[in-house]
Amino acid sequence: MFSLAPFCEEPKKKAVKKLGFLRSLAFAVCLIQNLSAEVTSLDRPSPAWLRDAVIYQVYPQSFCDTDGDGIGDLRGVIAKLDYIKSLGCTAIWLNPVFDSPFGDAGYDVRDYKKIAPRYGTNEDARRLFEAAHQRGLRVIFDLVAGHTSVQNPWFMESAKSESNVYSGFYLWVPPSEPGSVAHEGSRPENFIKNFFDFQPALYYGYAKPVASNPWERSPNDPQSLAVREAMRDVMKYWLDLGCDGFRVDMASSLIKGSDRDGGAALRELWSDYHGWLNRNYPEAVLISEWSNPAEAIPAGFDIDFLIHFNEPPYQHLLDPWIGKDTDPNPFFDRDGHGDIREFLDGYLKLYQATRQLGYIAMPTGNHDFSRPRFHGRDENDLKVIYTLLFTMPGVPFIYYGDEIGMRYFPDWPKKEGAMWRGGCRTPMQWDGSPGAGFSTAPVTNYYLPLDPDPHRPNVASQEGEPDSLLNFVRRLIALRHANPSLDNLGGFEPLYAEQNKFPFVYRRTGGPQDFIICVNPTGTAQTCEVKALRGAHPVLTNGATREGSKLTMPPVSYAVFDCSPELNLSASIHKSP
Ligand SMILES: [Ca+2]
Repeated sequence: MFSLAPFCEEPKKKAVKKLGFLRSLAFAVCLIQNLSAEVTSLDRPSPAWLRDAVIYQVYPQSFCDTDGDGIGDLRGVIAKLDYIKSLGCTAIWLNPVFDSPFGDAGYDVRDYKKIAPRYGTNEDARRLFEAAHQRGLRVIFDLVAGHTSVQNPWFMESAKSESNVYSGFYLWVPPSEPGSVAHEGSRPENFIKNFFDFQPALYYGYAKPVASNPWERSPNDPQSLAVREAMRDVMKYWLDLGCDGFRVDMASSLIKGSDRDGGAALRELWSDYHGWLNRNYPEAVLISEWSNPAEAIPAGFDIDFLIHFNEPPYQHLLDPWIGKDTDPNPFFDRDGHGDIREFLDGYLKLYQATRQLGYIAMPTGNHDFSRPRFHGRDENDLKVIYTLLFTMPGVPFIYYGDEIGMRYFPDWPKKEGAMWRGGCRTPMQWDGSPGAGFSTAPVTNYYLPLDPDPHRPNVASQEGEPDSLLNFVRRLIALRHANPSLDNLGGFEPLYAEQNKFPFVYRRTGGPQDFIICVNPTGTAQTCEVKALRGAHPVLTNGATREGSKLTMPPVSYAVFDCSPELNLSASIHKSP
């Protein structure tokens, strides 16, 4: 699911522009102070495994089909666990796999405790947990906590005029209320939806209920608490079967009228769940789709995605539409109109506010917006992008197929409510065969059409190429795992980040070796002076050089330097052509 706009909508751009211009450079410079110190431990309980976590997102219907129906399934995920492990990933997150009419690709849940038959059975889920754990991998499910399908039995009972245990599970209002939705039940009121008309919002309560609106009730009302407990029961069911935590869809939507109390009731709700998890399932992770870490992480989430809506830093890195009018283009753009400060100033504020409590995640992509392989970018551009994404603090996420450079298609079939999103949900490209190894079904029966390019990237061919994008991603993740400075809590310090200038250079600190990372996404050579580079040695680069403290970077280039005083060169030197 998603909250506001994709990487391509007008209202968001205006908000982004306003925020960008209001940001103060001086303020950001102040924030940089003290950020280079690593965080040795978080200020509250958090799963220890997150410190070194790298998470792979599986879009289940498009990943691997084992029974020939053209739709991926849980047995397909099990079959590919060794591949996911080979990337250096430590966990997987699956988009919803619950029983659903699939009006919104599974974000319309009919039964929270049943695996959708097209994906398999609950026993297949148990086998997936077990097979993953045998390999040291964790499995995170997608908790669609804010709404259900109109076909969910909770809703069908709630829509009856006779009072029953589910009567208060949804937000029922007079039919005259703007935006309310009619239904087929006997109840005379309308319901409030979260997105599509078939997605009624679960009713966890209103912040500061207004007496003149009799349908508004407190989050502490027994009916609100009954919904809270029902969702806790869903979590408990899957955790007891072996699940390792949840990514929560539209996590900020649960309390209605949340702006009235500054988010206090929403924080109370998620802090309640987080505390319960810590006491009963201390290794379970809670991840939010919120895109405002400064709100989500203090509220109780271990990780918040910084993505395509709300807070804009991530959009300034990758969003190919961000600069079409008056704003700069994204930083990762060959034409060099991007501005790293548009990313960095916002990022530093969020990082400073949350680094003692949890983790920011900036994924390679996801199921709601364009993949990085778009906007004319090729594998060389992606190597520069990934050099940054896999060496920043926080938890890295790989969206399936981004590790081989799968493409985004803006005009793809709008399958199951996909809208613009079908083009980032195409079948995984496992090999060079006509069906790309995704399924034995005729390609015309695939969930969505394959990338039609006969030379589309695939796993099998990249496995055998030492300098393929796939092996580059493995190398970056291995470097991250091997060095505490590069892990998810290591220190972060910008060294060269000038407005409208390139490259971007920063240092990671906190382990035995410091690292300096340099990225030049532009189509022209760039140079800069970085004192800290003096004496540093390149660990990973496609041509950047250093003389004294002068860095010279060819077009579209990356470099990771080891700047520790004592250096063991034997283990880690690699230069790509
Ligand atoms: Ca299948």
